Amino acid sequence: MSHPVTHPIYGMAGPPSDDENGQDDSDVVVKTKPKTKRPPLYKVLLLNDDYTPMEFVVHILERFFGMNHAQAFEIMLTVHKKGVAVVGVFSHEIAETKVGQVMDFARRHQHPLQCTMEKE
Ligand code: TYC
Repeated sequence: MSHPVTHPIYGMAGPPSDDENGQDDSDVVVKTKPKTKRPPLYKVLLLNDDYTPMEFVVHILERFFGMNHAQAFEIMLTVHKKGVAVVGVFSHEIAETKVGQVMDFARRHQHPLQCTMEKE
């Protein structure tokens, strides 16, 4: 009955094998990219409709998006004329919160205002 023979230094694997260039690869360093991916951002969009009062939209932009009255009025007019505008860019969680706040506030005041989010 035979038994396995172990190499006195390298053990069962034996010495490191040479690569295609006859080089021992035991000191090859493989670099890995330190990838720190930034989280995706989301645009919050306000949509036009024919019924929500202009001043109500201005109020929403001031209250939930920290705009001054002039900025808020300008963005409101952009939505009114173009149909839609980006009112802010946020992380997924903050964007969801803003959309929820706007939709809830509009519903409570019985206005059909729509607010959505999309990945940037
Ligand atoms: N179009 C509305 C009006 O004429 C005003 C409005 C502006 C409504 C922006 C929604 O997101 C909106 N009363």
